[in-house]
Amino acid sequence: MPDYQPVPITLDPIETASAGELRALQEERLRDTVRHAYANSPHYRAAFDEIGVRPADIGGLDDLGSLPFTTKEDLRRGYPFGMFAVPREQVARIHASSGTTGQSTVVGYTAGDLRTWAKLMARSLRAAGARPGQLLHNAYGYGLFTGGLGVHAGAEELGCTVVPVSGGMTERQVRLIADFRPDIITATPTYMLAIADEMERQGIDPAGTSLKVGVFGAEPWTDELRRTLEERLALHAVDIYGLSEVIGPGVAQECLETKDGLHIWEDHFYPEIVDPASGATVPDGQFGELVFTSLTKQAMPVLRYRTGDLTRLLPGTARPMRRMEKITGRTDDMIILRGVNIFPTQIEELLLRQPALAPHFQCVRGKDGPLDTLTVTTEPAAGVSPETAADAGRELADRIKNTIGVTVAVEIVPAGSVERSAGKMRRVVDHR
Ligand code: DLL
Repeated sequence: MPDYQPVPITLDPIETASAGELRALQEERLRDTVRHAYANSPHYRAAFDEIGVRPADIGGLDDLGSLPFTTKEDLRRGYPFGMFAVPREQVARIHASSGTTGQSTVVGYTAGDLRTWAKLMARSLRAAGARPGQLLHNAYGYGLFTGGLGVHAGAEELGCTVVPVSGGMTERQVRLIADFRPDIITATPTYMLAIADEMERQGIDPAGTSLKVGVFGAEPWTDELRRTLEERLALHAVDIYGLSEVIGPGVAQECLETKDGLHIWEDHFYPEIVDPASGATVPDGQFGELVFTSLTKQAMPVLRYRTGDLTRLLPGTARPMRRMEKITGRTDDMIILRGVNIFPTQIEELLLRQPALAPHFQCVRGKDGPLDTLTVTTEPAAGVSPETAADAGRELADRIKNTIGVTVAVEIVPAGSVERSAGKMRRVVDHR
C-alpha cells in the first residue's frame, strides 16, 4: 500500500451532524417525498390506495413500515416512463439497466436530481481520499449505465481533472495511466485486475504506477480482493456502492482512513434491512436485504425499494452516518446446492488464498443426472505450471468442502480463457 495521506478537507456540515439533527432532516424529507410520490406518481397513488394509507399517516421514520415495498418488477411494469413523478419534459437525463436478468429498467433525473447526485458523488470521492486538483482516470462504462457519467459529474464537482476513458480497450487504459499519471482510478474491481494483467503483459510494474487510490464498486468484492489489489497495485482500494433505481454510484462510500464498510449518505437515502423471505424489518446488526427510501429525489422517488443486496447495518465510525458491511451477494446470485447457500464472494475469499491460482473465476452451475452441480472455473496464476495449479485447485475444493460444507469441482482452464468483462463480471453461469 502507498503511504498516501490525503490533505485534510472540509466536510459538508450534515456529514458531521448529530443523530438528532440527521433524524429531524430525514423525517421532514420523508414526509415531503411521500406527499410528492402520492400526488404525482400514479404507481404510488395506486399502491397507497390499495392498502388504505394516506400521506398524512406517515408522520416520521417510525411509520415507514406501513408503506408498501417497491420492487424491480414495479419498475419493469412501468417501462419506460411509468415511474416518473414529474412531466417527462422536466426529466433532464435518463439511464437504464442493461436488462440482462429481464426487461431493462429505466430511471430519470431532474436537473436538481443531477445536482444532488453530483454533490453526493463528490462527497463519496472525497471520503475515498480524492482531492481537488487530482487527476482521476474513470474506467466505469459511459452510457446508459450510471457508473461512467455518475462518477464523472462527481469528480468534476470535487474539482478533479477527469479522464473519461470508459470501460474497455484495456491496452489504451494502460497507456493512458502511464502517460497521464492519474492519482485516482475508478473501475469495477474485476476490471482493475484485467488492467493490472495488461500492465504486466506490457512489461509495466502495476505497483509502480502513479495511482494512489482505487474506488471500486458496481459488483460484490471481498476484503481478500482488496488485499490482492492493494498489494499488486500499491494503492488504497475502497468500496463504492449504488444502484440506478436509487440514484447510481454514490449511495454509500467507504472512507479511506477506516476501510471498514460503506457509510450510507442517509440524508438522501434511508436504509432498512428486511428479512428477504418475510419482508419484516430487522434491527441494525442483523443480516438481510437492503431496502432504500429516497428522501430528496424528484423525477423518480422510490419508497422502500428492495435492492436484492444482502448486508447488515453498522454504526458510524469515520462519519456518524451508519455503515453497511461489504455486500455478501445478491439474492439472485445465491446458489443453493444440496440445501447449502453459496455466494460467489465466499468462493472468491477462498480462491484468493491460493497464490498458484489466478484471481479470475466463474461459478458454473450444471446437472449430473438429477443432481445440481457447481464447477469453479479458474486459471493458473502467471508463471505457474498446470500441474501446480491443479494441486492448488484440489486444495481449493477441499477448503470449500471444509468451510462451506459442499462438494464442488474446480476446473483449471488455460490462462486467459475465463470470461473477462470491462464492467461487471458475470460470476454465475447457469448451464442447467
Ligand atoms: O452498479 C452503480 C454503480 C456504479 C455503483 C459504479 C458503484 C460504482 P446498477 O448497474 O444499477 O448500478 O447495479 C446496481 O450492483 O444492486 C448491487 O447488486 C451491485 N453493486 C453496486 N455497487 C456494489 C458494491 C451500479 N460496492 C447493483 N458492492 C446493486 C457490491 C454492488 N455490489
